Amino acid sequence: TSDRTNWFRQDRFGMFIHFGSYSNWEGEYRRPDGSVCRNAEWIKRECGIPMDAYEKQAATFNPADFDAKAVVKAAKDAGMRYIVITSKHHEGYAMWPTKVNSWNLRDHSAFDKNRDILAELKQATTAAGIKLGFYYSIWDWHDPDFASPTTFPKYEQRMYAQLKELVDGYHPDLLWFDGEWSTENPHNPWSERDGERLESYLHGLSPDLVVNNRVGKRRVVDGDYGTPEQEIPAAPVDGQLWESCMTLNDHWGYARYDQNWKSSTTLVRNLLATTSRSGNYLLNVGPDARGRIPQPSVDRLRQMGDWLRTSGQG
Ligand code: JFZ
Repeated sequence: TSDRTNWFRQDRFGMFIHFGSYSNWEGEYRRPDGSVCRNAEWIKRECGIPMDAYEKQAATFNPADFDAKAVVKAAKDAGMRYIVITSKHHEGYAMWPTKVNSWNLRDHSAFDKNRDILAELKQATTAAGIKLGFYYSIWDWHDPDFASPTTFPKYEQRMYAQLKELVDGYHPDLLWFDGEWSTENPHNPWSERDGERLESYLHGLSPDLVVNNRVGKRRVVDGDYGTPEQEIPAAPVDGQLWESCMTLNDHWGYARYDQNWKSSTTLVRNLLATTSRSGNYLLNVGPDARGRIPQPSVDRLRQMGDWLRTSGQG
């Protein structure tokens, strides 16, 4: 319904957060032969890290400096009104204490077992009066049942169970799907019916959930809004809500060597170009291994907010 998307239509500007066990690599993998391979949230695949080495690294992940209040403050300072964080990226690692498996931030990390960063973010966003959404990858590199047609239904059941945990446990305002385009998916391509079924399941759990179109085949009828990536479409589909996501530098996840920050002038220009065409702008930050948003990101978000406030649009 259009009621469901009222806040989304009005809020316009959000923070994307790419944060996972990949963040613990900080963008670099040193191979056994000494050569270095660079990537961010795709580091496992792109650098060919064996699963045992990847799991070993995740076991040392300790984002003790993650500070939900500071994250929300950085978002609010920028003029952002919602946050979308990766609850599970393609690596399959859950950033909440899921009961579905032990590949998660509580059971497979060096992080405080009493903390739950999604719960902390929920509390901080609610207190600040802004919305919270979760990115969830349909594609899963860790679950052995994902890539085989005979076992895929078992994976799908676990995916449904995890999504129920997220919706019932954290009451997100939005779900941001991705990975439906995986060429490894035995439902290749992820079918229109797979998407419809998932979408109606979610709305059965919570009718107010806003869902992006990557839940299905990115048709206009899939989900509540379209998701062009790193671009501002010249001619968006008439009447369809859309949201353009972009990075502050050249990576989604943290990469310590990437200092190619966009200027706040460019960022404000992108925000205005998007919102003037009735789109939403979802601007990404990648916290480091300790869970801190890089200072150059915080600075730019602050400058955007300063511009918005001084020009009376804040
Ligand atoms: C996906 C992820 O693979 C990536 O790591 C990041 O999370 C990004 C926001 O989403 O990347 C995509 C998704 C869709 C397209 C390209 C990259 N696409 O439609 O061309």
